[in-house]
Amino acid sequence: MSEARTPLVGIVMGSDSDFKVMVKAAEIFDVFEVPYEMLVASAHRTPDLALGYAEKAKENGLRAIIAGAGAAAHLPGVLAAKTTLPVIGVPLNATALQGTDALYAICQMPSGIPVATMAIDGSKNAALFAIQILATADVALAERFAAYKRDMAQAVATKNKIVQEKLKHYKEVNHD
Ligand code: RP5
Repeated sequence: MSEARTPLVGIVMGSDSDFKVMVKAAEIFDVFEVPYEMLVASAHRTPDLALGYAEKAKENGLRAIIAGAGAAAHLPGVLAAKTTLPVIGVPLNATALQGTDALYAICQMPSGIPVATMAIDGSKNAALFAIQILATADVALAERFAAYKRDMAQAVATKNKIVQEKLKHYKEVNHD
């Protein structure tokens, strides 16, 4: 369904090995019925493709870009350098440094070129953050996001009930 409408968000990743994490962003967009596109473009291996994509992103109808990369993760910053759209960076756990290399590379952007940096492998939050950006100009999407948060709160209430039951049982077994 998402592919049928003009994509509003681009999900870019440095390699096909990033797909298993970045697809979690796509899953969120499917739930919220936000059209997206996905592609591999490497800041190092295909710099012209990455720069060209960022340069055309706005006129192609995108409102935000999510960029996931591991290792010396320059992709989100390189995209941000070439577009005025908000760029959301996802540091990926792809090397012996377990994503801390990518985290530092993505969050330490020079003044003037911000990248909103998510947690290591935080592609789900990247999608939710993009939805929050889109929702500032889309009342129906804002309501879907509010409902999502209400559902989460309900799930926490259920977890609390379970913990209270477990505590009761623990006290009965251990102290009575
Ligand atoms: C980064 O290097 C990619 O984003 C990926 O996380 C990592 C490893 O890439 P491959 O060697 O698996 O292609 O540029």
